[in-house]
Amino acid sequence: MRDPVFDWIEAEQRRQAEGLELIASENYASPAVLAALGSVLNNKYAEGLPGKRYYGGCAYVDEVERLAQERLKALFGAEWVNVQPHSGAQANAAVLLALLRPGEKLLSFELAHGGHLTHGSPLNSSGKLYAVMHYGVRPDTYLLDYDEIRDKARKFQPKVIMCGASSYPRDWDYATLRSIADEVGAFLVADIAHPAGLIAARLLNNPLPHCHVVTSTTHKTLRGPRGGVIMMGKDFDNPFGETTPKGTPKKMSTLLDAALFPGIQGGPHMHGIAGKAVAFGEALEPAFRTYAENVIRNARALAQALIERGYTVLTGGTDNHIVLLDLRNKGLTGRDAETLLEEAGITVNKNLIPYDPQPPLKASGIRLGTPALTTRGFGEEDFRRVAGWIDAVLSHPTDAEVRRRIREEIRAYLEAFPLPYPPTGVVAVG
Ligand code: DSN
Repeated sequence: MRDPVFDWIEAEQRRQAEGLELIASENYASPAVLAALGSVLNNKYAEGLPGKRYYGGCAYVDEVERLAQERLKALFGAEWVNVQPHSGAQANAAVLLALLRPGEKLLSFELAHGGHLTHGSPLNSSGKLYAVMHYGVRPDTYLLDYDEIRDKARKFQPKVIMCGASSYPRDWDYATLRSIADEVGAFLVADIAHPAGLIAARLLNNPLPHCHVVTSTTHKTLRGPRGGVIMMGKDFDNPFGETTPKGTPKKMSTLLDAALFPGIQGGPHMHGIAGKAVAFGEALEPAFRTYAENVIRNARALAQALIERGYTVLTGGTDNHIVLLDLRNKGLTGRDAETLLEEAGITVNKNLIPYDPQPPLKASGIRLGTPALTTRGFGEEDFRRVAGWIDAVLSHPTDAEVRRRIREEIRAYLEAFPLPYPPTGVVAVG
């Protein structure tokens, strides 16, 4: 008898095919990426690094990991990379473990203003292990205030400054942040999990030349398997006085590798690394740049269409793939909107807006993102239509018939934008 797990996978493939996917951190990985993930590489233990493993039988997975490393270096202009983090959270935990001792100071972007959980939230190990101060956005513009960051850095004297966000619709000024870090003698770490694909396509500022260390996930705008990476534009001698048995200073890369394994991880997921290698190869193709350009163009069209319909778009627009709506003038919480839209076949997430009077599980806003539907082939006109559907649902919150009608309309509309997956949702090796 077929395991019911496969029934649920089939149902999830239908959900993904028949609805509008607007969660900014999600995307549709290619069948080749999914095939690599579903491969026999799942079966292999390979603790260590290519050529230096603690297990036999690693010749082929070594080649796969080397390919992932070389492609990632080429994508971002990195001198050193580690492709083994199971996800962004592990990449960040390893970097902080390498750079900080418990109790040392971290200055990072406030979660409630759009930051990441793993950048010092009290709920995360980073907030429990290190002394954390946050910077936020200005209450009048919802934009980062680099003078405030400099003031806080001068007062707090952090050892690490982290930048990067999960819901900030604007680009980052890494050069200014590096000048702040240099002034106070801090390491600068960027987490580019969200905009990585747009940075790889050279459409947003590249942090690699400015930051000591850069982390990312691989499944958002980069459109790969779920996973993380750590990179450095340039390796450097570790400043902690750690030496090799020969007495020479260990490179920072050695400390980062060791912080990840055996610091916080065991065996790497070789099937995930294979998926990363495939995705990085795809991102190096010229077609990926066109995709990334469309992601940004579509986000701007979506923001503009929503503004024209009376919605409050935070910061007045977007530089990247994210559009943040403050729904207070519509009399709805983010939670209400998320539920109503889901009934109509539109998937979004409720999102705190900076200085939100609501708690996180209610929130005053929603976050929209264009990466997934752009992968399906949506253009600006399609996104203007998406804005119309969102508006129709949110303007008639008590009308279940509107939601039913729109759900059907979306399902029919999406038939012209098929996903490249079989109906079972299980991709065979190609
Ligand atoms: N959970 C992720 C997001 O949705 O943005 C953060 O990396």
